[in-house]
Amino acid sequence: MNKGLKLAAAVLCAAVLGACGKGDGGAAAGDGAITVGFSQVGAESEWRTANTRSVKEALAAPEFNLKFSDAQQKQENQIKALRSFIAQGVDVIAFSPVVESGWETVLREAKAAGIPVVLTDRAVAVSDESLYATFIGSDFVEEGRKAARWLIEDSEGQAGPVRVVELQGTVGSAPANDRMKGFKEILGQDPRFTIVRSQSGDFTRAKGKEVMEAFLKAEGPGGIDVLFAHNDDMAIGAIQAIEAAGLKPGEDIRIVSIDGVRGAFEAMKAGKLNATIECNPLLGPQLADLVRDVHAGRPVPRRVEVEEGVFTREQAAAELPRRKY
Ligand code: GZL
Repeated sequence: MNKGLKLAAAVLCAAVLGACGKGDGGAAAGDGAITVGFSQVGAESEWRTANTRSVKEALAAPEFNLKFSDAQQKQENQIKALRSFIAQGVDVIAFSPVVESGWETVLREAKAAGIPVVLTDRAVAVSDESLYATFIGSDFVEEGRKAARWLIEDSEGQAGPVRVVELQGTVGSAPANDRMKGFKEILGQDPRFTIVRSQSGDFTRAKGKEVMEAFLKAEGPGGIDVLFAHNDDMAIGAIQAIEAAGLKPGEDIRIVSIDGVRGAFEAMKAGKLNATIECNPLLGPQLADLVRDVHAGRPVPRRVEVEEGVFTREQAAAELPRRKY
């Protein structure tokens, strides 16, 4: 790349990322370190905060030079960041795609530039699987199945009908699509259950509260038996709405959600949340291993999944001190 292009790339980088050069706490660029461009979804939830902390801690090691970008949950910001990483000639790109579609073009640009891509947390829907080297994250469909299995088990002896409302994650995102798919696959096997309303709360507490208020208004008191929330943050927001409506969360309306963040364990300990399905955000160390292998040209698995459990309010008090996020 000639001097003029290098200068242009540096200016572009500064404009898009606001802080180039040394990156986020890693070693200085050009010292043999692996330069990694990481585009994060945003800072929308407790889960994301823990995930960002894990990635930054793992890639702060001297062997890495991390360039980190927060997309504020906007795909256009992620695409800009990926293009900036390509212009800077980073060694590896890693990112958590905010939604599943719309990545073919920029991933082809990365491939043309010879920059391998590691997907973390969320997946992309592309026709050409060679556009990324590997994926590390959770099985979101299984997380949805686990939530439904817990609900069926917790409803043993109940005749029904059991009216369920669903707070979905970000529209078009892999976790929202797959958690809904898994939940419906299992719940659909039991005729007692009906999902009476579904709407996106965008994985945030504020939107979760707002949508739950609308559900309560539409269904009226006693019209909702269960809330399934695609993440704990929306469930915590919904708990505020349920209490404001004079109802007891965890009792009048049972709640099952996903992530297993500290806030969920505190809500379960208070009896306001019934169960959370763990979705492990602490992917940093495994991501660092994959980046090393991909950079060195060593073979890597196409998909690396993390182990996750199911936690109920009966276990919350004992488990809370052990939680790492
Ligand atoms: C799941 C992750 C989701 C979490 C939400 O791996 O992508 O995004 O469930 C987060 O809390 O916002």
